[in-house]
Amino acid sequence: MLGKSPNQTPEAFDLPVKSSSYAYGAPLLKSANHTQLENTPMNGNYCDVTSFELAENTWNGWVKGPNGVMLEVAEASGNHYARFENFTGNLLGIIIEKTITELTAGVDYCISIRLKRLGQSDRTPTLTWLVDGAQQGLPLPVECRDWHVLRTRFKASSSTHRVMLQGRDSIGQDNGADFCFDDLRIYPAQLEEDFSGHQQKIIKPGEQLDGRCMVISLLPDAYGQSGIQIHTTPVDGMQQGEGLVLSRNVSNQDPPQQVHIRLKGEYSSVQFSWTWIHHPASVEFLDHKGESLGSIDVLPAQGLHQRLSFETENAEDYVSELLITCSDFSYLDNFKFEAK
Ligand SMILES: [Ca+2]
Ligand SMILES: [Ca+2]
Repeated sequence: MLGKSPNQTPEAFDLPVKSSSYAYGAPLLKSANHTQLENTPMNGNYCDVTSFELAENTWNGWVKGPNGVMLEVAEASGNHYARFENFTGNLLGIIIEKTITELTAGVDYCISIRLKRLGQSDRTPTLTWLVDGAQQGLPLPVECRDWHVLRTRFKASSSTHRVMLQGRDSIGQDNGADFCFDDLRIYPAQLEEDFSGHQQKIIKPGEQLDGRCMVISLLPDAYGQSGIQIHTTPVDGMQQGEGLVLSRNVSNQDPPQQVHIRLKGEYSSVQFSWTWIHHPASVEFLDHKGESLGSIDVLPAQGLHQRLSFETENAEDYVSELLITCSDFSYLDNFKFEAK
């Protein structure tokens, strides 16, 4: 029934609030890579993310190769990452590898790694991704000494593939082409999430929800409740079944609620539906450094239910986080992501 506010639907599920199992570390914005993203369970939209934050599963199934035996986990400003201990010698082989078993044949997957160059060698660390021994894309030189992301992609031909990261030294005379890395991601290049059959869970400030392809968080100083629940009044083509609830059960929340959404993949195009909009709201799109790529103001005058679409202006920019600001009991649903 269009025009009916979720504020008027007390039959919306009232779920028990559970504490998150996550260690809640540094604030998410500007340090969004510091919290572990767990892996998506098998659902056809498998995302595999390794951020070295979970003490009990630091390597997330990645195995050190012959050229990675000196790898260790280091920490800086609350963030954990992988680096070579006392790096000497050269990069000449497999650094890390992992067998992925939950892929979907025919689906294009992105592989990305966040990294930075170290040391003073004039040799350039150059990385190549191998899938079942076959090189994927061009070799990737690690030129920049600031954290950045290098990407490639492959098409799965079965559910299981062996993924390997190979290192080489390029031109130069001396030893050592050192680098460190973090946030290994393998995720579908195109992904749709309507939360169908998704675990329902409500979160309070300081808690987060590990979704299939996103982690939804309320910072400790946020207001109200968010989470995933069913709204009993579907909006044709925009919202049905389980959805991401904002400012749960509160209309005109003051001050507004801020919901942080961290994507398990990184995308150049993001679309979603926002339903039951009665008060001005906004969404900001952020890159892996937590820096803004743009924002959309969402105004009630433009419709009670709206379909929002965002594309990065520059081909090298990818959205990895969304910051939602809203003051109304409303829903997000039918997300569509694409890495171009
Ligand atoms: Ca990390
Ligand atoms: Ca839904």
